[in-house]
Formats: sequence, structure tokens, C-alpha cells
Amino acid sequence: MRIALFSDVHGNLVALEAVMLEIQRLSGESLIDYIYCLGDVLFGHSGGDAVMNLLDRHHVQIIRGNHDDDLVPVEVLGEDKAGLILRVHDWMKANVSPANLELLAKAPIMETVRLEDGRRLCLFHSNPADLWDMVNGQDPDGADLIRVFGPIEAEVIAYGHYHREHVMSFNEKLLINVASVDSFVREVKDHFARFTLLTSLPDRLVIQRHAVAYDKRRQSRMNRALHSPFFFE
Ligand SMILES: [Mn+2]
Repeated sequence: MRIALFSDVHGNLVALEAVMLEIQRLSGESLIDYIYCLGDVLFGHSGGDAVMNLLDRHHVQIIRGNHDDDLVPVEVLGEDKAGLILRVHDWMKANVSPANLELLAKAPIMETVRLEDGRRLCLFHSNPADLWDMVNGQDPDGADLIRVFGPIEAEVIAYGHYHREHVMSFNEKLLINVASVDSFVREVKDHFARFTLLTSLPDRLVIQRHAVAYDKRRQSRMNRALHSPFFFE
């Protein structure tokens, strides 16, 4: 069984197109059974309904991220960011169909898949108990890992949110940050869209990370043309 996982598209249609083309190509070599987007689908670039249509066309299953929720916890983000966050939300309400916004707000917070070796793969955006939790960072400390991942009843856990890929083991659990499709908001900004491919076999799990080059300036031009309040690089 093969599962493609990506996260944090943030409305970057050009990056998502590059990822979907590569997933399609890999699927031609050997079938990919499931494709999951682990949240933060919109909010950011001007992809909007085109991003949603592309995901739908490829039967991508969506898990809800913090930015897919319609709540804006200003106290969590701080007053300085609140103005921009609200402007982006206003832009989304004016430019994305209500049906797609509702679809995101109602997407499941967590899914579990049974792997070929009998282990459970649990998928969510960040912390299923609190979508705004930043626990999945580059170097989360042990207490945070116990707090968030301890209660999860699965041997393999995959998530996004922090826009930076990693694979680590913790208390018998395998933790995978599947990385972000969008590359504008990574710590190290570049022009690669990223996803993770899991190949589940009866005796092992193979984890492959993929980075696909995309035209970042084309996405910037689209943002400008569509008056997105965010990402005018
Ligand atoms: Mn997030």
C-alpha cells in the first residue's frame, strides 16, 4: 500500500500543481492508494477554489488545519498579526465559494489508516486536541511530545503545521512531519514544494521525501492579480 501525504498548501496553486503532477507520475509506476492533505489548505496565497478543485479531482482526503477553521483566536496570534489574519479571512470570504469554506471547516481533525504490517497510522494537522498548538516544531521538547503524542493510540503518527519535515522516533512511536507544499512560509524559503510518500509493506515501512521545483514568481503574479492581502514577494 502506498500513501502520499502533504500539508500546508496555504492556497499556493502553482506549488500544488507541481506536487499533484509528481504524485500522478509516481502513481503510474505503482498505484498510490490514498492521498491526504494534512490541513491549512487555503489561507495565504490566492489559490482558493482552484486549489479545492484540484484536490477534489485527485480524490485527496482533507484533514482540518488551524487555518481551515473559521475561528480566529486573536489572543493566540497576538494583536500585531491579527489585522493581517482578518484581512486574509475577508479576502477568502469574498473569493472562495461558501461551499468550499464549509467543506474545510467541517473536515475531520484526525484519520487512522491500518498499515500492511498491522500498525496504525494516525494523521492530523498539529495537535488534535488544539489545532493552534506549535508542538510539532523542529526541536519539540520531551514534555511536549508526551503531552501531545502520548495519548494518540497509533504506532505511526504523521502531521504538518510546522512547514518543516522530520522523521523521529519517540517512545516506540514513529513521528513524521510530512512537510509543506507552500515554500513561502518555511524557515528556509526556496522554490520547492514538498510531500512524503509512504510505502507500507508486510514487514516494513518505507518513507520517501520528495521536493518538486515550481515557479514561485508565477504564484506571486497570481496573488498580485487577484489582490490577495498576503505574500507579495
Ligand atoms: Mn498550521
